[in-house]
Amino acid sequence: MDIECRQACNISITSDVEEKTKKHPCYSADAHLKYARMHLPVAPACNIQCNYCNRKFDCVNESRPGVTSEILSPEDAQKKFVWVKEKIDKLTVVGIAGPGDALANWEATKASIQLIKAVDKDVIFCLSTNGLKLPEYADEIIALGINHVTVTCNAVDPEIGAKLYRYIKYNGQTIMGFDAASILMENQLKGIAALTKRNVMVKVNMVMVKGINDRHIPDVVKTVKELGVFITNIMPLIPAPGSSFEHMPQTSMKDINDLRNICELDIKQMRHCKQCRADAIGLLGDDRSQEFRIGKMKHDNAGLTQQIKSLKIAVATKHGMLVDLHFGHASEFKIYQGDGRKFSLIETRRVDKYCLGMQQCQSEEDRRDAIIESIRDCNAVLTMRIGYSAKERLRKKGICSVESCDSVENGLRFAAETLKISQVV
Ligand code: CLF
Ligand code: SF4
Repeated sequence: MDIECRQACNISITSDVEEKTKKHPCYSADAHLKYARMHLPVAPACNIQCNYCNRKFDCVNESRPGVTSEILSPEDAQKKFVWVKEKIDKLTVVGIAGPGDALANWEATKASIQLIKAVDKDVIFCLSTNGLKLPEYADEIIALGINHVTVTCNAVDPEIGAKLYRYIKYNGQTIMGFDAASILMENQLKGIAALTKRNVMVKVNMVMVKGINDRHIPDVVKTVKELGVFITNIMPLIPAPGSSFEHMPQTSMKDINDLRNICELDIKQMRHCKQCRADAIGLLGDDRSQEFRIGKMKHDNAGLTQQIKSLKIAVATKHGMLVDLHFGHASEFKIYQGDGRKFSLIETRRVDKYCLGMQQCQSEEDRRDAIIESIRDCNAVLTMRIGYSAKERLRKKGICSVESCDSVENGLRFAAETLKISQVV
């Protein structure tokens, strides 16, 4: 948003905050290849239920559905910050993005920020929230010196919102349907206005759900533009297993980009979002969170990665981008080899080669055995889901099974980490 527009909207952003924004990897496309951010997973609870969210996963308003991040106390968050800051150059931003809602866990969020401010006065703080509690905490957010806040607003029409949210928990009550959506939206818009008027750069995230809010998103964009929002980030629905929308199709990036092109006529669009984990660390495109698990902090085992000479991991993936197949549905596996941090694709293995002919390989059990046979030289198999019995059979063959709904790259690191923790390698 340019200066004239800001004046018209009564927006007040100081040059100091504009300078900080240039070093914020999410708010500035130019910054994302250069500056790193670190998320502190100090906020496990949530006060609403989005229909696309399963609370076993990180908050989907900010993240791709993936295994829930480990939770830190504010004290551990401070220690982890100091540890990571020593190892990562150009760490400019500390964000709180779940795994639940930053404001539904306000005491832990606030304490973590205060503790980090005590050891680093220059770091930029960033919050992500569903906005239900924004009017209540806007003053405290501003008093803490937080200049970057993301609010997820999927709708501004409660009829549409009621299709996206199952309930909200508000003032000790559980409220459902239209009433819930009305309160949530009113608070989101009120909260955004309170922030943009007082030196906070607000980004609005939207999850595009085809058939529900896709045609409505341009109205959301126009509404938040009027409130002085800096940038909007339209994200695809990636259905989380176990959520109400688990069977809805994933929104394609073509649909997302078409909508971004329309909305760009109104407001700047974020196009480099990685829908990162609630404990993501590093450059947006190079998540290093697995290197910095809290359990490893005391004895910083950087050398451990080097001890792992070679891991072979079989991945159930449709196109090599996401871990998006159930173990039993995979007709082939991509086999990756690497040292725990960097992996290369070495081959694609078809499962049917391991069936003992159509006659003998027809039952579910035969097929499962064929799959296991096809990956018996691997240390681990990485799938979106796997049944108990297949897991057990793999375990008996010394193959670790790891579930993830993340990118292949992040999933491989997570699998390597799981292998280390299980002392398999
Ligand atoms: Fe984190 Fe979010 Fe702050 Fe960035 S992430 S709290 S604004 S520091 Fe960035 Fe990650 Fe996309 Fe979020 S790439 S998911 S937009
Ligand atoms: Fe899940 Fe985030 Fe929605 Fe809460 S706000 S229900 S954590 S997606």
